[in-house]
Amino acid sequence: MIELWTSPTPNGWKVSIMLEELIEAGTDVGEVEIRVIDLMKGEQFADDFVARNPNSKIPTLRDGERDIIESCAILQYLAEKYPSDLLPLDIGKWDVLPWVYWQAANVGPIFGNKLSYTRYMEDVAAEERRHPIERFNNEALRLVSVLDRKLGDNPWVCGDTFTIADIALYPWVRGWKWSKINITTWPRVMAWVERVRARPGVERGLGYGVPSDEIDQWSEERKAKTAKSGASIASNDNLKNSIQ
Ligand SMILES: N[C@@H](CCC(=O)N[C@@H](CS)C(=O)NCC(=O)O)C(=O)O
Repeated sequence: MIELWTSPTPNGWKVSIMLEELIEAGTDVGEVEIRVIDLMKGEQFADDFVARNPNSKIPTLRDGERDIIESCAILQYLAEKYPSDLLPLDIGKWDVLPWVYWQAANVGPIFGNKLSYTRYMEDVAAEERRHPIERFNNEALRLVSVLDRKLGDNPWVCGDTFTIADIALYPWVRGWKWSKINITTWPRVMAWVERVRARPGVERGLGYGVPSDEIDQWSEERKAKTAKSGASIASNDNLKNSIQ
C-alpha cells in the first residue's frame, strides 16, 4: 500500500497529480492512504514525520517498507514503478529527466523564494524586501522565458507527450498570480498552463485537501490562512528552531 503524507501546496500537488494521471492512464496503483499534514501546526517536525523524512518537508511517500522523499524523486519512482507515457523507461528518459531536475533545482526554489518575500514576509520592512524581491522576480522571469523556448510550438514541455516534467513544473507556474510573477508576456506558457489544467487527472490531483470550488480561486479565508502558515514557515525564528 502507498501512503502519501502531503499538503495542498505546489510540491504536494505534484504527487497527487501524478497519482491521478496514472489512474487516468489506466494504472492500478492499489490502495493509497492520504494524510494531510498541517504545516502550520508543525506536524512536519513531529517524530513520526521525521522518521519518514528527515528533511521535514512534504511530500513524503511510503510504499511498503520504502520511504521516498523529495517530490521529483517521488515522480520518478512512481513513473518507473508504473510504466506509462509519463516517463519513457529507455534512453528517451533523458529527454524528460533533466527538465524534472531543472524544476527541482531552479523553478521550485526561485518561485518559492519570490512567493515568500512577496506574500509571507510582510513584517519585514519593505526596504529590506526590495532587493530579494527584484532578484527572485527577475530570475523567475528568466526561467519562464526558458520554459517558453523549451515549449516552442509543442503542447507539452518535452514535446508531443505529457510527462512528469509537466507535472513537476505546473504547480509552481500555475501560482503566478499568488507569487506575483507576471507570465503574461509569454502566451505559449499561459496556453500551456490552461492545457495542463484542463486534464481530468490534474483537476482531481489539485483537489487533494482543497474543496472543488476553491481549486482555482481560493476563498479570502483560505488566502489568509495560507499567508499565515507561509509567514510562520518562512520566519527566521522557525528556521532557527528547526536546526537540530
Ligand atoms: N525539495 C522539496 C521541497 C519540499 C517543500 O519545500 N515542501 C514545503 C511545502 S511546498 C514544506 O513542507 N514546507 C514546510 C517547512 O518548510 O517547514 C520537494 O520537492 O519535495
